[in-house]
Amino acid sequence: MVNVAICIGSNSGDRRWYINRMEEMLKEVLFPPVIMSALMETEPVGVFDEQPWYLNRVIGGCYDRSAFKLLSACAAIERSLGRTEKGMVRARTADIDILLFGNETIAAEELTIPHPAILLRRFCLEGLSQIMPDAVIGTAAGTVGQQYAAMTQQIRSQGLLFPGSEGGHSDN
Ligand code: PH2
Ligand code: MG
Ligand code: MG
Repeated sequence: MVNVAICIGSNSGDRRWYINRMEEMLKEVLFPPVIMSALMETEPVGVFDEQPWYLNRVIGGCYDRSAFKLLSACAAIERSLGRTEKGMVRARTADIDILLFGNETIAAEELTIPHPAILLRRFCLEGLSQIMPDAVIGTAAGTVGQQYAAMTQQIRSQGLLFPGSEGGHSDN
């Protein structure tokens, strides 16, 4: 059994509904304890067109099969929620990215672990720091908590709100 960290996101359609469905379906795939970061509303990062902000959450849990099996399970959930977009470019109803898979390092065409963008995305570091501050991201120096504290000003400036506390962007 390994500890895994997964980031879910949605920036198209009824984002909250998609987030809830992804959470429910991932609870069927993962073994407890399943832990969740706060829900975050986040500025799109690394996209090239005008897109709505995302809802994102980082989820931790245990898993008993290979990282590739987990990837297939995540892709099946995305498809079942109407995800047709591929790659980073377009807004999507359901996005499930594996961030960490135990201490494994994987560099395959279809899967890179740790997720290569963790250190470039404030919401990934924010969510990970909430649920597993002591994890280590591949060969990065120090723990998630230390990486979070060491975020550059550029990454810190990426838009991130906690909906409910500050209003946030409305759907539609
Ligand atoms: N996912 C992407 C590209 N950019 N930006 C935010 N804020 N949240 C995401 O989940 C996200 C993104 C592609 O996987
Ligand atoms: Mg993503
Ligand atoms: Mg993805």
